[in-house]
Amino acid sequence: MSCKKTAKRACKTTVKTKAAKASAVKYPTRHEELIKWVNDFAKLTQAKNVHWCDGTKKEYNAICESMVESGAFVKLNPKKRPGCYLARSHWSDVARVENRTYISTEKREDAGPTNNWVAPDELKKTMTDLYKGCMKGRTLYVIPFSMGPIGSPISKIGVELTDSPYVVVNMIIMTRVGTKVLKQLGKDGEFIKCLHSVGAPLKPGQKDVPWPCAPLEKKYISHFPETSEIWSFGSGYGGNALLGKKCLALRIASSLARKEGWLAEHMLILKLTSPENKVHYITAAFPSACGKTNLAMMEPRLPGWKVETIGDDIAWMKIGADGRLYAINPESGFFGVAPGTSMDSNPNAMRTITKNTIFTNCALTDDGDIWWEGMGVPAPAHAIDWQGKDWTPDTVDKDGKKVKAAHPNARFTAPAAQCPVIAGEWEDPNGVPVSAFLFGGRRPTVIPLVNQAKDWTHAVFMGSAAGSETTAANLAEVGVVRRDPMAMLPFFGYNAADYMLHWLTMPLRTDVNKLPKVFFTNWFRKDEKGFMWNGFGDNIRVLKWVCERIEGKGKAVETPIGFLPTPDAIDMTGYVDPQRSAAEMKKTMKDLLSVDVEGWKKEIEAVAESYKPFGNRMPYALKAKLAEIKAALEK
Ligand code: O2Y
Ligand code: MN
Repeated sequence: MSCKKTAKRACKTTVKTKAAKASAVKYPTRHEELIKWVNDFAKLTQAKNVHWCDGTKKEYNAICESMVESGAFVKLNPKKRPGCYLARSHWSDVARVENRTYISTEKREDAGPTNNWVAPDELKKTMTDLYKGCMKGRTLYVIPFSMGPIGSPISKIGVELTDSPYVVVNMIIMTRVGTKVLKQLGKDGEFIKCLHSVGAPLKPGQKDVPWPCAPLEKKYISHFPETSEIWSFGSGYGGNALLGKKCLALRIASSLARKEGWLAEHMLILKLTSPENKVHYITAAFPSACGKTNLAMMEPRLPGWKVETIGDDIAWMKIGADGRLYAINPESGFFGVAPGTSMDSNPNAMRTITKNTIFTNCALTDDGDIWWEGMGVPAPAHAIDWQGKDWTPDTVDKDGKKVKAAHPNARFTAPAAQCPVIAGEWEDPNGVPVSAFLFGGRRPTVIPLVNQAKDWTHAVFMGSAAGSETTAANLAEVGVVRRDPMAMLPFFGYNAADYMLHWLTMPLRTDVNKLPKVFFTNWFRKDEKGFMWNGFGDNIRVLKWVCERIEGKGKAVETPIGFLPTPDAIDMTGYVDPQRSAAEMKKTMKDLLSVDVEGWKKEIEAVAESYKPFGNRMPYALKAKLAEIKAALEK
């Protein structure tokens, strides 16, 4: 997209690249290392202009409007969705690309067996060649951003250089961007260098396409944890391009967290208030697309209980002066999956996205609104689908299969501040003290509804064993458990075995009794009638038991796999499953809360198998815990 119009409206900080060489050019910072880095990249990429983002509403609006003019955005009906836009990506650029994502460390073993690896020199050479001239005809945007509230002792500053205006406006929602960040950085502050290009230079006079990107074989999402750098090329989508999110806040941050003694986790953060006004902060790590956003914004189905949101995807946690673990949400927005989000599954997300939201790959209705499968409202008689084609509920592909109007990974990008249940303290620079960690996954068999770890090593073991059964949407073999330790498999910034060791060392940093209590949850057990547990707002019943356990109450039985609630320990007042009578539900609860010994023996074997690629690097303590549980199951 040309920045001509943007430049006229709001780009006071846009400079012609040649002019940028002149000493008269004014920069919005006196940080010489930053200025040199920007100018060097502008020269390498041959960007037409350089625009330093100030993060103002005026700038955001001007870029959005210029994208409407270029055809990259559709403005939605302001009466239905004020301040909202729809983007449609290229059909090939619709999700994170794990097979093009690299952790580039000097030694291959430091990246570990779960990450793609190329040595830094080789990868940087390949990518420097790709970056040469890649921004011809485009504007290079400089995005100074803070992950976490500006000035928080837990926050980190990054600067993303990108030629994608889509990335700029999404980053403005998802992070704290602009002049205030440069001010915090001062003239010699540390920042994480993030390079990004869509990899589609424009020839003179060439008309741009709505979603420029490079073919898959040229896409690279590269991380250099030893120098804290991110280099991304060829994709404009989500986690590949909004570099503050998965690349910085998980992959690079997990590596920094190990060096600095804290935790960077793929976890939601929620505030739970009981009818007695007792507050607990709980974080939860579930694999992607297991309902983290839904849990973070849940409407509890038990009277008097309240859930408020601190974050829906990532938690950064440091030990505070009192020895407890304090969490911040490093983000300031939600990049949520749209399909399946409805007034039933997540009413607070639906309320959050009524305005000032960017939708990507959703369907456009004839009255200028958006729609997706599982929105909970009837399908429109006609719409424009995510590929820009006419769509009706009867549209089928060449094989006669129904065509979806929205892409299954269609997204909304919305400011967290708009969430009606955002907690008052969500931006507290000191973070919130965490009482409990939940791990979980999509496990139709064996794994109980909830299970409490017996000790810290057991807690880390539970995290290491997390995973989800694949569904048709995963494109993999259906019904196979994909291990996703700590829900971090795609996001480890270093060897996952070393990550387990880092977790195991947390009790060396503080009193273990001050660390959060740890639980494994599973909302997805199935029997012949379907799901055995309602999930959604009924998950409050499990959270209530978690609170009781934190407070040293809550009835439980010790089993080989952990502390399980007694069958009557979960408050089922008012619980309704239309498929099951109260008596049937009692039996279902018994099944949900008992140990399937034969199933667990197989589970233990499968976890042992998942440790094998790590060899001796996998901590002995976890192998010993595995052996201990196995022996207890044999008794
Ligand atoms: O497909 C993408 O690029 C988005 S991935 C994502 C976005 C928001 C929250 N979580 C995730 C994830 O994959 O865990
Ligand atoms: Mn996520």
